[in-house]
Amino acid sequence: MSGKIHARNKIVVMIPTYNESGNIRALVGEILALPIGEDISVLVVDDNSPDGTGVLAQEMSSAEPRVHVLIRPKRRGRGAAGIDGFKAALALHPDYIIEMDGDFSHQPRFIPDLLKEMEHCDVVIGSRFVPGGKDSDRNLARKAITFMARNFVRRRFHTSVRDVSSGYRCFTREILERLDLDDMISFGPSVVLEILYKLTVLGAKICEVPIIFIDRTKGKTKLSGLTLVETLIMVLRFKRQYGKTPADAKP
Ligand SMILES: Nc1nc2c(ncn2[C@@H]2O[C@H](COP(=O)(O)OP(=O)(O)OP(=O)(O)O)[C@@H](O)[C@H]2O)c(=O)[nH]1
Ligand SMILES: [Mg+2]
Repeated sequence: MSGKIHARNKIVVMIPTYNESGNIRALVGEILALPIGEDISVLVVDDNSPDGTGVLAQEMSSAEPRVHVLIRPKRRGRGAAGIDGFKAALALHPDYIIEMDGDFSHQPRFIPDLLKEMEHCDVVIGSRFVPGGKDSDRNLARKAITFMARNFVRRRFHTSVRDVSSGYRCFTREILERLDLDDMISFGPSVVLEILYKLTVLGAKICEVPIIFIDRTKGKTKLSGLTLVETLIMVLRFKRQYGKTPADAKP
C-alpha cells in the first residue's frame, strides 16, 4: 500500500468570556461543526459570569469531550483570562492555538483561512485592515480614534502588522511557549498588544488574513473610556519591560 498518512493537527480554540450566555452555545457549536478535518476543541475561559456563561459551558463540556472549561472564581480582566487561557490551552498539547472573542465579532468561518496560512507563519492574525478585510460599521468619530491609535501603535512597535489590536489570532505551540506568559503586565484588553509586542521582539513571522468583523448583537461590551487610557499607558511601558523590537534596534 502506498500513500502518506497525514496526522491531523490538534487545534485548541481559546475563548475568554464574561457574560456571553447569549452567544456561547451557538459559537462553540459552529466551531466544532467546521468541516476542516482537524482535531479541533474549544477552551472557554470564564470569570464566573453572573449570567451563567460558565455553567452553560460546563453543561456543553459534560456532553461533548471537545469542550474544555476553565472557570476563574473572580473577574480579573480580559488580560489575565487570556494568559491563564493560553497556559491551560498549552497543557492540552496542541499544534496550534487560536484565540477569539466570544461575541461572534470573530466569525468561526474564518478559522480555516487562519489555519491555511499557518504552514509558513508563526502567527496568523485575522485582520480587518488588509485587502478583503472589513471593520464594523462604527460611527466616524470612533473610526478616527481607532485609526490614530492603530498608527501610533504601529510606529511605536516598528511593525508592519496592519491590525495590531485584533484578538482573533492563531499561534503555533512553539511560538506561544517562547513568549513567557509569566511576566505579562496587562490585566485588560491591552494583553492583545502586549503579546504582539513580545512576538515582534522575538522576531516571530507574523502573517495576516482578511476577516470581516461584525458588531456583537447579543450581550454588552466590556470596554470603557478607562480601558482606552489603560491601554495607552501599557503601550508606553512595553519597550522598557521587554526591550526594543528588531526594527527599533537598527541604527
Ligand atoms: N474571562 C473574561 N473574559 C472577558 C473579560 N472581559 C471581556 N472578556 C471577553 O473578552 C472578549 C472581548 O470582550 P468585548 O466586550 O467583546 O470587548 P471588545 O470585543 O473589545 O468590544 P465590543 O465587541 O466592541 O463590545 C469577549 O469574549 C468577552 O466576553 C473578563 O474580565 N474576563
Ligand atoms: Mg467584542
